[in-house]
Amino acid sequence: MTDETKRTIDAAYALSLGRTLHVGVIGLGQCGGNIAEAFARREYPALALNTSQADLRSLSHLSDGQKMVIGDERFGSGGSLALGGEAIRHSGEKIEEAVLRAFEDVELVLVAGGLGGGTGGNLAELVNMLAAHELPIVAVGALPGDGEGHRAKTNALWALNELVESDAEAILLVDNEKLFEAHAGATVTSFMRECNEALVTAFDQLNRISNDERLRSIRTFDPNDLRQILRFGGVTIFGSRPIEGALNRDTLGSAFAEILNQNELLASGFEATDVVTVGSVIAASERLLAGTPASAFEDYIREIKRVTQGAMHRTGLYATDGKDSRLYVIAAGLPLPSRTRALLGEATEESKTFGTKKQAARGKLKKLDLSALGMPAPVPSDAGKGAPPPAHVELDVADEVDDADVVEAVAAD
Ligand SMILES: Nc1nc2c(ncn2[C@@H]2O[C@H](COP(=O)(O)OP(=O)(O)OP(=O)(O)O)[C@@H](O)[C@H]2O)c(=O)[nH]1
Ligand SMILES: [Mg+2]
Repeated sequence: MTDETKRTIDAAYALSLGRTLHVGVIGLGQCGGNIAEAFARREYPALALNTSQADLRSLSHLSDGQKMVIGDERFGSGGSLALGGEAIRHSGEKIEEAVLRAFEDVELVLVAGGLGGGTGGNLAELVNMLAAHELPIVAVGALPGDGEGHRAKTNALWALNELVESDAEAILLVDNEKLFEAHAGATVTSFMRECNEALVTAFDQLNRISNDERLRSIRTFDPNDLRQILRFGGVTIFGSRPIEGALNRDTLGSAFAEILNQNELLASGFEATDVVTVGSVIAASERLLAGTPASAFEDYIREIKRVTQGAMHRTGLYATDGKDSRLYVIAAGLPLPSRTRALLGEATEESKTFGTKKQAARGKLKKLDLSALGMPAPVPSDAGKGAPPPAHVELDVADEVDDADVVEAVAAD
């Protein structure tokens, strides 16, 4: 039996939980760990990897067996991509063993991390390590919000470029700026948890549609449809919108456009023509469906064909026992969203400003003129020169890469 066949058979377990696909989640770094924990709350198998023991301790819903310190167990990475990457390689065997044990029966693994972090920014390295074991991996990267520092932004840009060339079967990009806006009212303690819940809820909804007992299938969205779209490749985006009023080409078409470009969770800014494959599921009340002509559904299919200029479209139509109607969409094969180009612009600007500030600060650090003391210097003025730098200088990762150079390199890529 091939690994692929075994995973498909084991998907029976997911069905018993009311889900379509049996998905496991690995979190890298603090953001990744939080996302993995949010999935674990919904009974998804999960594992959290971090360079920092302290970050792992805060994941109270995960057992000790679901948390692993990587690297030499002494430091976090402090925002350094180089140290984060070293930690993954240092603990490579331990990671592979734990992942293969924990996810033996899953058919898809989400590998999540904050791309702006020194640890989470190495998502591609972890993806490649695990993909070598024929695990089907979808990378889930969180992009920094506007207000975050240039270091997080430059890390995220490097991490993105690595992900584009990685062995991930697809890339999901969470846009923290949108989450910050949507959950601005949350408290300091509940904020990230709410943001991560939003992601898990949206994914879990998608993963339940074809197996939801409250839905009566008129046209089935097959588990294979979801599996194939999720694993299609490129950037993937998904979401749902309520449909107010009649079901027709206009209401459904504008809900489709909103999911693609006004997504409140995932990074967006795509042309409809960029969509290569798409899944649409309409779940509407029995009453609404009873008054909807069959042509409305066909009109919507024709509209998507028109706006995407020929994307492959898999569809589902369900009757619900409730009053509300909703359109669910998952679109794949996309390029990087325009949000990433905006991030590059912000990072370029902010790195320049920071470089100037750093230079100016160095110029301002001057010795005091002590001649008024009228004493000879107690220490020769060249004392200390040639001595090895103190330990903290070696660990000052802020200087390890010149940020402005980083941004220029990414821009030139
Ligand atoms: N969506 C989401 N983003 C988060 C969360 N926690 C942190 N982030 C974002 O993730 C990015 C990186 O932060 P961390 O996850 O703290 O970094 P790390 O991967 O632990 O890396 P180091 O601490 O530098 O070793 C930043 O852009 C944060 O805004 C979270 O729970 N959810
Ligand atoms: Mg951290």
